[in-house]
Amino acid sequence: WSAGRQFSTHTISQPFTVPKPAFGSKSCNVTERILRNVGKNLHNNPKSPLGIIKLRIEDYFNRRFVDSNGKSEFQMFDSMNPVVSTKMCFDDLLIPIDHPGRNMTDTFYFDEKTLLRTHTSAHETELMRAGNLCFLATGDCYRRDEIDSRHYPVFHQTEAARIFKKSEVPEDFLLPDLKQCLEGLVADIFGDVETRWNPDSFPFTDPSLELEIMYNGSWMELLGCGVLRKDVLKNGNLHDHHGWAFGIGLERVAMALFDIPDIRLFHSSDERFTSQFTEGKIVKFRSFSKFPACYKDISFWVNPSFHENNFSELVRDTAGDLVETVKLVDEFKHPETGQVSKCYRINYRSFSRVLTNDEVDEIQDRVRERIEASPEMDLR
Ligand code: FA5
Ligand code: MG
Repeated sequence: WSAGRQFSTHTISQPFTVPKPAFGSKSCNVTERILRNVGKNLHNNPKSPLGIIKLRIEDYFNRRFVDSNGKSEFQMFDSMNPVVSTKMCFDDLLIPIDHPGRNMTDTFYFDEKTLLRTHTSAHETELMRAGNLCFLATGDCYRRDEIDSRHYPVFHQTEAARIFKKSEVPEDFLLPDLKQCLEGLVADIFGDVETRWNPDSFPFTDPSLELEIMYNGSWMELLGCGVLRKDVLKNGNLHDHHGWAFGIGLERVAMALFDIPDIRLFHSSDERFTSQFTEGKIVKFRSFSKFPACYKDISFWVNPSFHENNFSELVRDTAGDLVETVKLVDEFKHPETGQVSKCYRINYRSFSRVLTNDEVDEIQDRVRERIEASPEMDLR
């Protein structure tokens, strides 16, 4: 594959600035720890697994979509500001005001109108308005989420859109073209792998689909896609046009392709991890021996405004990458007061050393203090 590379990528870089968050204000839930990821641009390091996957996807598009002059039809973007407006991330994409993805429990906000993008679709209408019809846009995305080996508050997506003048292709060309493009991409990256299409639903596409691959005996979702709604194109100042789009998760692809067992590893600067990857090469990751885990349970009463993502984020913000999983292990409702109690098991583990019981206790104490200070939770 690397030898067959025919095109340089036309990456358009844009320097960007990050606003100063109003920490402590009601409409701000970004944390210093989350902001440390902004500007890391792991996807732009050609020696990192995410960078290798990004280049591989770009290369596929450069080879597949060539105009009559032999030039790639696609424009590549990979340095767009992850700080976006609610208009870019939601309104322009017809995402309704009451959609759960807009909630502060799910999304990191600087203020009511400014947030860390939750998907690279946030750049679709902006790129259309700038005159792009065929483009890829890769970047870091941020979501408040559960904590386990496949979820991390930062992950990366590559967005793609292919848009035509209506006079160029009929409407019924679009969906088969999208599916063929993606089946071709998966075959190019994974070789012979079992895939399946499921119906999905996004406010900005119709019809909408997700694509899964069989990986280690179970189905794993790789991407969401669909035919762009007319009103999205209109928001991108494209009137007599139609087209398709998709968004693929780079960590998911990389975990399957390189056999990377834990999503935290992408953020590790441990040489035993980073030294295993070479530009343009797919090699199986050799796991280094695991240090023992240490778990602690914690029980608290919750009030109705409690959201599990808030607790997960509190633990992540306190323990950083030393937290491996957070799992609900027990839950009950007090028969008289109706109060709900939850017990979570927090699993701590370091990739590089044995954690002492004392240091884990110290982290756990800080978690307890922050629960105490939170209006949503009451320690038992
Ligand atoms: C979206 O984000 C849509 N914007 C995709 C899209 C684009 C649809 C264009 C239609 C047109 P979804 O939330 O399903 O969809 O995420 C897409 C992919 O991103 C997932 O399939 C997964 O591979 C990856 N992804 C999503 N959340 C996470 C996460 N927390 N950690 C790792 N990867 C994730
Ligand atoms: Mg999905």
